[in-house]
Amino acid sequence: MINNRLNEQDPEVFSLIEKETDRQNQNAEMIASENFASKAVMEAAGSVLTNKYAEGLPSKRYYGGCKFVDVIEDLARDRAKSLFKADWVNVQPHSGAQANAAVYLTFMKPGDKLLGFDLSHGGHLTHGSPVNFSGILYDAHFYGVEESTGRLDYDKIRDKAKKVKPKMISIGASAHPRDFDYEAFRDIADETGAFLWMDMAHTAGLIAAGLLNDPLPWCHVVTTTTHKTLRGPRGGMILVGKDKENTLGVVAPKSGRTKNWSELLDSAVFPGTQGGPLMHIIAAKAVAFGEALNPEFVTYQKQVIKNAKAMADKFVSLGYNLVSGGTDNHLVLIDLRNKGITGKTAEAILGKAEITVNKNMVPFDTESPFVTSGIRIGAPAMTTRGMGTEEFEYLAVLMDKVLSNPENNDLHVKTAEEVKELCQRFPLYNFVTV
Ligand code: DSN
Repeated sequence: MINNRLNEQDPEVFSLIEKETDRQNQNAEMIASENFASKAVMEAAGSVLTNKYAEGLPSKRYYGGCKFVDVIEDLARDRAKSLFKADWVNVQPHSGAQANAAVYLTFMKPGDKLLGFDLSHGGHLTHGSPVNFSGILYDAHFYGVEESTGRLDYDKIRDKAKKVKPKMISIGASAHPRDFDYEAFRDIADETGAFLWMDMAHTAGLIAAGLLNDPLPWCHVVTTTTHKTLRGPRGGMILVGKDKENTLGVVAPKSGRTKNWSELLDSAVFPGTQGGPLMHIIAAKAVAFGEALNPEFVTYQKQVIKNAKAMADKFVSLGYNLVSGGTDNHLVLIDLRNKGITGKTAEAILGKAEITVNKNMVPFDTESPFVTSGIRIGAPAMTTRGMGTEEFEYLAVLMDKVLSNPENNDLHVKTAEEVKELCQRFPLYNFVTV
């Protein structure tokens, strides 16, 4: 549709998009943070809404002409609130990192202490990494998993929190295959007087479907991206479970009323950390949240977990070491050290076989972040294409063949053909009604 015009005007960009479409269609996309948004989501994201400035919030804008985008943003907010049973949401963050920046601006002053999940144990860059604003502006301390189990020890986290006395504790991960005990974290936060923040970017879809523990009742604030398991457009969002109880004691100058967190978080998004919201993306978020409210979304998320577990079991039976021994969610993290291959090499040779994964640090890694000892493999994208446990087991077998023969280029090429054949049976974008 739009592509025809693009082809006439800019064949160079058009042809690169065509090539990327073919790449996505022909390879097994197993990066745990990726998914395939529906055509309806992409249509909204590619709409005329990209033309509109709407700084502010619905009915409180700094620009005229917002009568339709106001309704769209309200729809997105209402659908998100209903999906996550939240009292308040802000759907404007351009990304997960932007949502997190607004959380820091609300709850922390530069120099305040954060206790976050160590990036090298599965955490996230924006949870205090020294190369990120969160580690540059704030005094970051970390908790991590146990070497023997790959799991969190909540007593040890409590001890660490008592020692550090953080202003805020963050939960959430980009490479942790297990669920979190939010009640235990809230106990620790209450005992040490810290705010509790969950970044559910990876698992939001599974949480929305009720398949993992729900952070909303326990955490003071929750952030997410909208494009991973949630399967929406690329973007971010902030949620508060119980708005009314939450005040930071900040008094509004004119009314003398104590402001609650949601108001402060709104201001931290705009004007605090962003300018104009991306109304086309907010519309696409509304569409994605509408899809996620359908019962089929729960069926999909159940299949994501089944597929991840089937793949995990197959890898274990083939002699692979999985961090924590398996998975509760959408991903597996393989420690390749017993296979004599690095994450970097694994990513490269699997790529030759048309299987896309990313190299990933494993807890207590002995390699650098550019090399790593592990790979992270996720189920959301290929589950969206309709694959089930049989196909995920088959993909694990294909991956094993490649990883067991790192020098055998002929085998990599042959495997690529097998992957393409598999992908042809599950064509991309046959999966949703448009
Ligand atoms: N880059 C994302 C991921 O791959 O998990 C996290 O932001």
